[in-house]
This record gives sequence, C-alpha cells and structure tokens, in this order.
Amino acid sequence: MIVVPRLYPIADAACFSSTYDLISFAQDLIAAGCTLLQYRNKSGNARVMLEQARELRRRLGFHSHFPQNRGEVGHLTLERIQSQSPHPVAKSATRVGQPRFENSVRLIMNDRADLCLMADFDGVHVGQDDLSPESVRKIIGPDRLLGVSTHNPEQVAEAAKTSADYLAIGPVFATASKEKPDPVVGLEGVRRARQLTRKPLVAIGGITRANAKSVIEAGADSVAVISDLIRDPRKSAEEFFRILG
Ligand code: TZP
Ligand code: MG
Repeated sequence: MIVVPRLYPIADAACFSSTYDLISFAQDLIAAGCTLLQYRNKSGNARVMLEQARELRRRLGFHSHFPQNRGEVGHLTLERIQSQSPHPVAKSATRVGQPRFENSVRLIMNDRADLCLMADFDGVHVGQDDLSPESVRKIIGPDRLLGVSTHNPEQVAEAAKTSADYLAIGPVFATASKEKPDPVVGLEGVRRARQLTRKPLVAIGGITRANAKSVIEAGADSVAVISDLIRDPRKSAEEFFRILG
C-alpha cells in the first residue's frame, strides 16, 4: 500500500498562461515540501500536453516508479536541488542507482496513460469516462501509480476492487475548476467512501485551507487542490501542511 501525502496539488494547465509559469508553480510547491503533483490539461491538445509534461519531468526530476522507490512518497535521501536564479532548476537523474533530488516530486498524469509513459511520469489518474483501471494498469505496468476518481458509493466500491493505488472522492464541495462536475458529495460522502475502502483516499473539489481539516477528519488521507494553491503557491502549500499536520 502506498502512502499519499496530506496535500496532493494539481497543476491545471488552464490556470497558467505559459509553461514557464506552470513549472514555476510546481517548483514553488516542491519548495514547500510537496512530493506528489498531478498535471491536468483538459484542452484536448495532446502535443501541448506532452511538451508540458516532458518539461515538468525534465525540470523536476525524480523517477519513482522503480520498485525500490514504491511505498513511501517522498523524503528519500536525495541530492539537493541545484538552485538557479531566477527559477530553481533540478537537473534530472534518470537511471536507477543515480543520485536523485531531495524534495523532488512524483508526477501523475491526468487521464492519459499513453502520455504518462511518453513523458516518463510516475503514474496516471483516471476518471469514470477514461480507460478502465485495469486497462490502464496493463499499459503502465505494476510499478507506476494508478489513481481512480469516484463520485458515489457504488463507484468507490467498484474502484476498491481494482489495482488502483489510491481512490479519489468528490467533489466534496462546490468547485469552479471542473466543467460539469458531478453532484457534491459533502463530508458525508467522504465518510461513506472511507467505510468502503482501505485504499488511500484523496478528497477533491472545493477544498481550501479553511475546510481541509474537516475533510481529513471525515476520513480522507489527503486533499487534492487546484484553486487554493494558485495565489502564492508556496505559502498556501505550507499553510496546508501546517493545518493538516
Ligand atoms: N475533480 C473533482 S472536483 C475537481 C476535479 C478535478 C476540481 C478541483 O479543483 P478545486 O479548485 O480544488 O475545487
Ligand atoms: Mg479523467
């Protein structure tokens, strides 16, 4: 069973006007201690997705899907990130046994197993309209991470039977970051999901520093966040960690 960090940031390409800003956002999160990051891009432009994903991979380093790195997320003993003004850049280490980078991050591709492999990401996150968890598992193999979104108890129970490494439940609260979101599940939806699976449970949707603690208290292991990290990501992520312990 993997351990998912308390804060699971999502870098949604729609929130950034350039790849530079996207990378800068990710680097600020890493500086705050984030060890897992999802790249989400709903534009439908696969070429841009692959370019941005490869840039994230190149800039942020750390390949964690190798078996010896599975299990604990983050906090391995790694070489320090080399800071480079004005934006810190991690030189990537790509081979097993090479030094890796302290504070670096596991990268999760939203929706697309093919792009996960092409960008050498550490995992994929799929929803109810994407390839099934088992189809994705066949593509990505046993060592990369697989997350599955669910929106009601039936979907949680179904996803719990798959090889998913973690499940997401939501939207917990109203969100403006997703087009046509499923109905809000509330804290009660989180509690219900907790009863249905022992897999790590990530809550998503409208989660902010103001309500995150209640979500963890309802049984989530982690909170996935888009909008409440956008303004001053480093400070916001640090506050999430302080609040969530
Ligand atoms: N899935 C359910 S809600 C959501 C996704 C991708 C969006 C979460 O974004 P925010 O801004 O943290 O509400
Ligand atoms: Mg999806």
